[in-house]
Amino acid sequence: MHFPKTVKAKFIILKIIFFMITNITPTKMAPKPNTITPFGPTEPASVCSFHSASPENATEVNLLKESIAWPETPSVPPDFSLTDTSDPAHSTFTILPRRGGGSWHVGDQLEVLIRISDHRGRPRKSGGDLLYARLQNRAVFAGVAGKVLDHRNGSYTAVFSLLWEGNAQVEVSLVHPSEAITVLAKVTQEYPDRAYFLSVFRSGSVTETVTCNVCLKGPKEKLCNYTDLHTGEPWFCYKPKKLTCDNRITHSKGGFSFKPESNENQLFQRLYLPVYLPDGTSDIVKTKPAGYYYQGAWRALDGTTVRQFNNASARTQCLKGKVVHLYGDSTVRQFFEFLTGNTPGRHVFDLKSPGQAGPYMALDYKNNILLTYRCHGSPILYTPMSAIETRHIATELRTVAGGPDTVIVISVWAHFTSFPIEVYIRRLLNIKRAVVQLLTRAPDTLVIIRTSNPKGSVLSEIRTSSDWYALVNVQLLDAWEMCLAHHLPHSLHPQPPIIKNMIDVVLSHTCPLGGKSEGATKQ
Ligand SMILES: *[C@@H]1O[C@H](CO)[C@@H](O)[C@H](O)[C@H]1NC(C)=O
Ligand SMILES: *[C@@H]1O[C@H](CO)[C@@H](O)[C@H](O)[C@H]1NC(C)=O
Ligand SMILES: *[C@@H]1O[C@H](CO)[C@@H](O)[C@H](O)[C@H]1NC(C)=O
Ligand SMILES: CC(=O)N[C@H]1CO[C@H](CO)[C@@H](O)[C@@H]1O
Repeated sequence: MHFPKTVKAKFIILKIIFFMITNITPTKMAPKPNTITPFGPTEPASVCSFHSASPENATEVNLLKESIAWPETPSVPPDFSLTDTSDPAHSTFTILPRRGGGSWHVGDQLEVLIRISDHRGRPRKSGGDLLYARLQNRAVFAGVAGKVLDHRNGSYTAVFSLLWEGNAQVEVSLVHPSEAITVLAKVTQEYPDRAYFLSVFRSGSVTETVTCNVCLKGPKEKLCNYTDLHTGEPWFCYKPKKLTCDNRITHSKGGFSFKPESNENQLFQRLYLPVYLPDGTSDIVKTKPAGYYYQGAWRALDGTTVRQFNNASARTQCLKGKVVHLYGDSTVRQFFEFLTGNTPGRHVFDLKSPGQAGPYMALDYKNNILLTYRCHGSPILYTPMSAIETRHIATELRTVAGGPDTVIVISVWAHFTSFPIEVYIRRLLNIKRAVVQLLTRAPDTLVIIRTSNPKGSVLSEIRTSSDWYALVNVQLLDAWEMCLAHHLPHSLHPQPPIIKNMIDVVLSHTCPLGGKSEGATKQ
């Protein structure tokens, strides 16, 4: 898709700043089960670490960490005052004149200078605020995400690609003031285990419940070590008193054992880690969005023609003869739900799986379609599930033969946001390795990685600020931009119109125009 630079576009740009600061509900201190063996201060601190990466992978881990490094943010002393922090009501932005003068054309880059001030209207002198920016035209259901560059002096530049003719409206939102980022970083540093998990152990009539996590404090003798032998992904539970490590039956979320400092609460709308935006040093920056909405439909800018699969029979035609494996968190489970809902002939096979966790399976005998969903391995914050179903995606991929009729969609992010970034990077490295192996033995396999979406996580910028997946022949489904560019509110679970667009992208890769399986439109 290309846009001739000479096309005349009339842009009337409105200035709007909108706010997303609302009060948070602080996470309550949840009671931990009393069966945990407490550890005294004399005992060795820990035999494991949340931050460890194997030495041979340290370089890759460090590169990824550098690529998402966040500018320095102000310290937050106990007596800090909210009035000194960034305030959207006192902040402004200005649309900069077109480089070279003249009127705006489709294909131009639009730059917006943002000045952030505090609650008393004093300009801020440092950067690190978390800002989102997008261009919208509600009349034609158009939208595109902008890129925000931090000048580290209280001013920011948002850069947008102008991709449609007509009006566009700039929207900038302050998601977190920089002090909130300081607190978030401190919280993750000090409470890497604030999300905790439970396992029920059972043998005969004896039942015990213990706490489990990626890493636990305590000496080796007091832990059950469930570290995955194949991937090296760590997992530990406290050893039950009467039972053995082999008696583990279930896995479930425990909760969050963390009480924020009450005066720090006011800084947040929610306790999610921010997305790290690349820092802006170069003068002329270009934004290369993954795509944009026009008339409510996503148009990819990577050369993929996104087709519209507007009804169940069009989607079924595309999926005829295919095996589709969906792996990951609930944001990819939404795809399973979308593809099985209101679809005649698609039967969800009752595997007696627990509500959220799955695994799920759906069959369409007539059209020879198999759809599966399986959650990723621990840490996974779901309702109780069988411990043996907490299998790693990397391990599962080893059981997939692959081939031209196999479609794999992977989404891993939401359950990692409370952990140090190393935990997430290690998981991605393991999955990447397994994907490379799969594509080596079956290069025709279609592998699609669904990125995180705003509701905020660290994780999305890993794909944009590094060419991390570029070495692997996978397709990226840029859920981040697909949500940011859409006018619907951000949500952990994007709403149906956004899911429909995501499914259109998945099916457009599955059944490309001119490909073998054309879907309903050519039947
Ligand atoms: C846990 O098991 C893994 C794999 O067997 C091993 O490499 C690791 O050292 C063990 N960790 C502890 C703390 O026992
Ligand atoms: C902030 O930094 C940018 C980029 O270096 C510069 O253009 C701008 O004038 C600075 N603004 C202030 C208020 O110092
Ligand atoms: C479904 O969509 C296809 C392609 O857009 C169209 O040709 C077909 O008539 C539609 N079928 C129904 C039942 O609406
Ligand atoms: C322990 C571990 O994950 N090691 C991996 C580090 O990365 C190399 C290749 O990049 C792999 O071959 C190792 O298995």
